[in-house]
Amino acid sequence: MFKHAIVRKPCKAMVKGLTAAKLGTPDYALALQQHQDYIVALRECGLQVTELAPLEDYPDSCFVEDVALITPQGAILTHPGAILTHPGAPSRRGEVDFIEAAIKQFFPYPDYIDAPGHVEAGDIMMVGGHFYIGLSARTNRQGAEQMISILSKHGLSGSVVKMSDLLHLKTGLSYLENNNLLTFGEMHHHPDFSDYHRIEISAEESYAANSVWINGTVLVPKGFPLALAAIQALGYQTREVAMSEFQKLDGGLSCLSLRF
Ligand code: CIR
Repeated sequence: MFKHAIVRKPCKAMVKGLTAAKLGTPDYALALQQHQDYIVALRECGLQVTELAPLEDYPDSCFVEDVALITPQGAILTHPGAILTHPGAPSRRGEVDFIEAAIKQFFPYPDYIDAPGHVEAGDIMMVGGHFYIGLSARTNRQGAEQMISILSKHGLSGSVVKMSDLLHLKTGLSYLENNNLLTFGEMHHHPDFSDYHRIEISAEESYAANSVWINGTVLVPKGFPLALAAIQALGYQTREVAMSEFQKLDGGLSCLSLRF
């Protein structure tokens, strides 16, 4: 069960965020509205939400998932732990300093990823006590190895996933618990995930491959009816969240929060 979420309000400069999407410039007012509804959805799933102030110097800072990884109670842990990352995108590295205090309120002694290691936690998918770490343009092998050694120290485990096309691992994968895995593109037949029940999300609805399981409910981006029906057919309660303005920045549902 997740109890808390940390989010960061989008800043006005978000309209200049990193993107390869070619869907146009985000509408800031609509983004704020969508962000507020996202928070409502998290609360509906039973989470207590900590909302951090916008950071104008960091256009992508609302995508808090990338700058920290929060682990569950592990085999030898008495509390969940946190690892502050070192993003591969140079414009995002400074975001870490600004989330550190919020993380330390919950986890006073976080671990850190250091250069030359790079990690953005959008590349990390948690399945119980195991963490799959995608090697992307944002997460390199040194970063992944540092992460695996930190996880091992806490009685958890990690493995490296080779990938070629996706921005982040979770752009193309979402674990919905109960062995169910949403997949897109190169992840449909990726050998590392052959033991899972894979639900293939089509190219037309690829954005919905980033959906989020929270305490039995799956948050699904609004406007992807086939993906929604496929998730509902698995027996999950679902909650749609309009995400158009974040999609323009390549940001998915999972990226907008840290959940623990
Ligand atoms: C970026 O390119 O870094 C942001 N515009 C989007 C980050 C999305 N985060 C994620 O997939 N975890």
